[in-house]
Amino acid sequence: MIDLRSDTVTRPSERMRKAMAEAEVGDDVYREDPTVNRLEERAAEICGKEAALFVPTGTMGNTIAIKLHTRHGEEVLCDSRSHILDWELSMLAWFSGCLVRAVQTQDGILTWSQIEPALRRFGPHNAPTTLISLENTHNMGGGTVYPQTVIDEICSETHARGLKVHMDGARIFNASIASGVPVARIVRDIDTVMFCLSKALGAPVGSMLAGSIAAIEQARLYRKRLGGGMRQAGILAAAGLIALQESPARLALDHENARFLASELAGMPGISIDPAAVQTNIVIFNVSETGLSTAEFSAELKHRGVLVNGIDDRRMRVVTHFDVSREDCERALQAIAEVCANCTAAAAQRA
Ligand code: TLP
Repeated sequence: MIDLRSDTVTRPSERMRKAMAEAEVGDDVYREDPTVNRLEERAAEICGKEAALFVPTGTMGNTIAIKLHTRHGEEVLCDSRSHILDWELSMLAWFSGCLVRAVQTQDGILTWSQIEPALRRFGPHNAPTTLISLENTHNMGGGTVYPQTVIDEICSETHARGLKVHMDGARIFNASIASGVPVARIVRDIDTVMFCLSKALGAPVGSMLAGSIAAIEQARLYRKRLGGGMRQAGILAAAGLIALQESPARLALDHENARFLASELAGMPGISIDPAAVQTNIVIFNVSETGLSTAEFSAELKHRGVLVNGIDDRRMRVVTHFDVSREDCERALQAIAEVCANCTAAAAQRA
């Protein structure tokens, strides 16, 4: 099976497995796990922040960050297709008691001129906006990258109003490799950033939340409340350290493979895609003109050994990652071409 459903599906490398087996561990709730401590120090350093916290998932990292920056009954502003809004089971409402103020964008990238008119100020009828959340890269926007000038403007305007900015940087290393901007510079003015070890970086489990010492001390308590005090988590952190050391340099390959897939898909009957829109490891394309629903398209591909998910009833998402080679991409394209050709033949027969 060639699994293009997500970069969450990667399996740990031999080096990761070895490091996990040999990891020095202790009880992390007592902060006595040396491997977790090293990972947290390294993540803080990479992000240029005072401190970082190892959390089991990206969802938990985002949940804690939103809780840190808000109080019940406030609003969090984000793009209308954000992961925190669409894919985290309304955790933001459940745990933090907030509403989302969703702003529609072309490709997931918010600008200050879109944010400013949507901000709500406290008043007799309005709950205030207290947090802006930026997703970088933007998953459902197609792996799009925030331009640095846009982030900088959002941060300075937001902070001037006493509000906070969180970055859901699940794939921030993809953003960094694509833009050539170091992670620490991307998040220089961001209050908290979450990034995932378990996505494009290829570790089996874990995400990091980075920010000020005060924020991360508080975050540690929320993590415990959420059941995320993981004890001898050095076993997992060991793989995370390898991921931070080795994986960023490999991401350019995933981006090349994604561009290759997009340019080949663009020539297939029934598929619509703008290959120029592909910036990182995510490719979104529309299959509605094949006459198949995305569920049917997925099923046809599965028969042919390729796993791809739909993100709605018209569009599919392909994600490249460590466990997908150029040959795998070629085989996946063959399978997609076959499905498209069958649809064209069936349509010709009907006509
Ligand atoms: N994304 C997953 C699915 O949940 C959609 C995927 O396959 O892409 N932020 C962003 C931008 C994400 O893409 C994800 C996971 C998360 C947060 C949550 O991370 P986890 O799955 O570790 O909770």
